[in-house]
Amino acid sequence: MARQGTRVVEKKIVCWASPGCIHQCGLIATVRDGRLVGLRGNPDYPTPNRGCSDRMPHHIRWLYSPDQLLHPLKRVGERGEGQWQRISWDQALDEIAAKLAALKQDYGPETLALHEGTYRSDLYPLRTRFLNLFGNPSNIGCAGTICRCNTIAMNYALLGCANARPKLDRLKCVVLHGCNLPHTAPLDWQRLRRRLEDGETRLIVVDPRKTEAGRYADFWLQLRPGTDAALLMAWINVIIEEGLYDEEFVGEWTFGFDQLRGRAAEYPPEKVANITWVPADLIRDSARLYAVSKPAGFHWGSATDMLGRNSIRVEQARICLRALTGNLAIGGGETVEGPGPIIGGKMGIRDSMLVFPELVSAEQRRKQLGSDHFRLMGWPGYEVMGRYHEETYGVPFPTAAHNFVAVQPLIWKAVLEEKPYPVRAMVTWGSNVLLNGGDVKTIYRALKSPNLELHVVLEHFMTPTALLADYVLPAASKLEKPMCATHEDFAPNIACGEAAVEPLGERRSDFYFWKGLAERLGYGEYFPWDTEEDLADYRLAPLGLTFKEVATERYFVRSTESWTYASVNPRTGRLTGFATPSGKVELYSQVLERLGYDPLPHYEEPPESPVTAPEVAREYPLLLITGGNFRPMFHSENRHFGVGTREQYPDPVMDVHPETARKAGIKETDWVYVETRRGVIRQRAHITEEIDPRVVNVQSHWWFPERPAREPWLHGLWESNANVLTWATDPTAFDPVTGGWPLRALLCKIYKEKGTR
Ligand SMILES: Nc1nc2c(c(=O)[nH]1)N[C@H]1C(S)=C(S)[C@@H](COP(=O)(O)OP(=O)(O)OC[C@H]3O[C@@H](n4cnc5c(=O)[nH]c(N)nc54)[C@H](O)[C@@H]3O)O[C@H]1N2
Ligand SMILES: Nc1nc2c(c(=O)[nH]1)N[C@H]1C(S)=C(S)[C@@H](COP(=O)(O)OP(=O)(O)OC[C@H]3O[C@@H](n4cnc5c(=O)[nH]c(N)nc54)[C@H](O)[C@@H]3O)O[C@H]1N2
Ligand SMILES: [Mo]
Repeated sequence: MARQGTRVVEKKIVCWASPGCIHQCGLIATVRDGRLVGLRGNPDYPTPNRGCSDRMPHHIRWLYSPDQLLHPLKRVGERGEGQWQRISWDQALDEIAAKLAALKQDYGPETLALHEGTYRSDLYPLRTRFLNLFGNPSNIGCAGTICRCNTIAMNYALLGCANARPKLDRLKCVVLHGCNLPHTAPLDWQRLRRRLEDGETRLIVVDPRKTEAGRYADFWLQLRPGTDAALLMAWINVIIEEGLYDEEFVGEWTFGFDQLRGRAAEYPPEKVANITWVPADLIRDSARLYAVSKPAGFHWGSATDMLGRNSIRVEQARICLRALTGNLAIGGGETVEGPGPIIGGKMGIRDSMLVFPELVSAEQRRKQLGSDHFRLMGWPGYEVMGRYHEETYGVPFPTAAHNFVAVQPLIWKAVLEEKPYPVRAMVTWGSNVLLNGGDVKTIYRALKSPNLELHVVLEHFMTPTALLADYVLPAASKLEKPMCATHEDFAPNIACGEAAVEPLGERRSDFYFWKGLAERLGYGEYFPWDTEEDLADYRLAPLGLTFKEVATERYFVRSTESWTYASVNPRTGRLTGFATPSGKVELYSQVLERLGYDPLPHYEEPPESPVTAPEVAREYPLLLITGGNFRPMFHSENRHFGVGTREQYPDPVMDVHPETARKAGIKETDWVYVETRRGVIRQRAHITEEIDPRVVNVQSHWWFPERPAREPWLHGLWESNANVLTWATDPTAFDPVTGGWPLRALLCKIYKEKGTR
């Protein structure tokens, strides 16, 4: 029974990332006297969060961690000295706006760059609205270039939409391609495992490590890291040569089949076996299983997005496979949807309808860092693709999302070398970039450089990145703010959730940062919403709905009218088709051709491999893969003791095969040094047969909040951070289409720490 005077309320929230998971499930938060005391799955929500109740207590401990930032801080000592002065929000915003105005005056609006993490906010349209008004060419650096959004950009090019979605509940064959589903998308894994146990679906796993899913696989293709495009080209070869493709869909709805057939002929399985380490008969048999299982589909994984040079061709080959096998056809394994939500012929306000790309002049557009060489994910791509999107769907092409960004490592270069022009101001929000960005030493130099005159970090915790800021502003978390999103415009629906509690201390939603800056710089009239709920009401008004209604009763607004390539487009009266130059799925991509790239998928050797860099391989003979996200950690979050996650997993862990470990004198749990040409870190050994003897895997995103909050420790930035090892300084190693830098398939060596045990 409630104590006298106690007030208990329940809020309907969306569980979002902090701590520990990519799914966005519906939860009910119990709040007593303003304090979050309980969380449980919301049974009425489309994904009601079944089966991860183990994580709920972490959320509450995370929120009330004594390490949460509560007040705006201004640096008083040198960057990295850890000396701060508490200031008010007004003072912070006034000073930041004044400095930005002065830097814009001296160096032009392009002198500002942003850093953002993987989908960490529903407010990206507001920041792009701000950047458009400021005249900035969208100099946004983010993980999307090496995670998902590069594949999405390729889908816009070939399919004219964000992506095809696998129908896990119907598939007869699932391909987990560079994807560790049990850890990274556990709800999908629960559904898939049930179907595997019931014999309802077959499974192909393409991964240098076996992983838990690998144990259920009909085929585990243990390939050489970074050779995925070659493997898939051989699948295309087999499927075409053996006539296993869907003639009807290919004939009616694809463009460039003959050219693709010609290209695939260059990839017979025997040749590809030499490249990939996967035997030719396994390549053939797995290709057949994928092609004859109706329907079949891939589950997206991040591994092949972060291979550098040859990365995006993997997704191009996957899209070709989906189309060849008719899995994109209606009733196929992966569905293609146009934008939404549409109800009664009216559409909700998508992110792309909240921004003003037309305000950015042709001259400014050319300044977006990297878009001269890496053309798909910036203005050149927009200028080629945007028109098909608008003609087909009547909606602006997404320019507020992470499919539309600068090339992050070129931002560091612009700070350090002032080339092609100086970047003097930076806002980092939702990103601990010293942990997630490639090649930390370069990032560190840029963040310490006097060339960088202003660095603002919006954060929940004092991270290593925040330690190098001039202003650290305390951001309200997903538990302290409402949400309303079309998920970067990648989904055809709008999702809403309430805030569980009022922001702690002086924390504010990032909404008030962008609005506050806009007001101070003279764009206040374009930010007329007083609160995020007001903005959400505005987005839902065309559908006759309000935020309150959607957040507490409907959760998710879906289209009532379905929209596929084969339906009549209400705007034109013709078949909708695909939003591409030919109106079909482009096996031969005219978008890539117009951007100056090879229109067909192909394989290139990774930039640092035994083949491309044999002299490096002599000293660094092992192949390094990094990543290994695992529950309940989420990227660099949850590393603080007290949340309960670190207690479970106190140390970083690397995987090594018994044979390789024996040669190096390494035993289970030993601290092991892992070294590349760029640096050295240490993690504890896990010895396992489930990794190839020629490959080692290290976990990414490790830092140690318990280490001192100043130089030289910077909260343990250098000890075990995988990105000390990765390579992001040389644009020739990047993917030429997207600018993605290599975080996997690099060369390394390992040795045992001296003097331990
Ligand atoms: N070597 C290597 N590097 C990798 C990877 C790899 O596999 N190997 N993986 C890459 C991938 S796939 C990704 S997606 C990235 C992940 O990169 P990110 O998603 O950027 O992850 P974090 O480094 O944890 O940084 C996110 C920060 O945002 C803060 N935050 C969370 N929500 C909010 C919010 O609403 N507002 C504000 N202001 N702050 C917020 C958190 O406290 C945290 O410090 O890392 C990439 N880096
Ligand atoms: N708990 C938890 N869940 C998460 C996240 C998290 O941090 N924590 N992060 C979210 C985000 S942003 C992302 S991007 C996803 C990542 O989700 P996943 O893509 O599933 O994650 P990873 O574990 O980084 O990589 C998947 C697999 O790729 C394999 N691999 C490495 N190199 C190669 C290669 O060259 N080719 C192939 N075919 N496989 C290779 C690895 O062995 C690994 O098993 O997870 C999301 N979900
Ligand atoms: Mo990611």
